[in-house]
Amino acid sequence: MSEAAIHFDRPRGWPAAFTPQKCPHIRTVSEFGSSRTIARFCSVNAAVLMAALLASAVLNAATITGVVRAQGKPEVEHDVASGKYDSRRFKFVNRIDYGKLRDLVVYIDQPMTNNAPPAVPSVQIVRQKDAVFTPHVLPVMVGTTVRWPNQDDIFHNVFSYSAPKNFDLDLYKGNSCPDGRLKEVTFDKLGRVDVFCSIHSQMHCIMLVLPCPHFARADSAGKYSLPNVPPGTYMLKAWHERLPESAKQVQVPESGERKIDFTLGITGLPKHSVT
Ligand SMILES: [Cu+2]
Repeated sequence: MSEAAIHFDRPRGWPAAFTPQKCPHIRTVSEFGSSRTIARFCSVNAAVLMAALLASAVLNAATITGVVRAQGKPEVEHDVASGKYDSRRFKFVNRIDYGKLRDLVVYIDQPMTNNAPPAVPSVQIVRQKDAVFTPHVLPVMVGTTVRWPNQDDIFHNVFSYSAPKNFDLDLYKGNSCPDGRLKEVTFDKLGRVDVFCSIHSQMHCIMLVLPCPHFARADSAGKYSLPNVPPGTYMLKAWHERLPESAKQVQVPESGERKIDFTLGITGLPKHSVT
């Protein structure tokens, strides 16, 4: 039997010194008299290779970071400056403060198959307390199950008629049905799912069901960070529930940081004119 050559593809970023072909501890099939193609490593090399793999996993990833802001149309400020909002008629009209919008989300809009993804919980909680859903916006990876405990001593009814997931958990208090089944929903299709309570008009929350675990909520200053993104070219998107999404193609290097900022606003929509 001739010696079989064993071929390994060295992962990108894997130091050449750890390439198995160069390792003197590899044995080929003829040396072990086996009919199968095998490679054997001594325990030292196994440990070294494991360390190299771990190092490569860390090396072959970068962080996408930046700031995401929301911005209104500037013409409105003229109405404010001219005092129109001081009148009794408009005094109590709430205007959006774009600088204070919360629940801005940045995410990679494609499945990831080229590296170990960051761990994300497969079960998440949206609680109902004081007739409010918390959190108001929950980005989740597709396949995530969300539980909906009612922590009030009044009934709530969680339902959605959104296309990616329509459901009705019916009226309940506590966490589960009378037969013990948990009040939970698994989100198995991508997209935005608006969730309401059939009794209380202000109760509304949104599940943003995403294709991969690389997503982040911006902090109060608008900063976001997506760590451990493997190198590649991705479509990166910024999202807010009441603004058009913004998308940018981003090339992620093998290490370091890639800085991408977004400004969301009423832009990019088709102009509509009345004829
Ligand atoms: Cu309710």
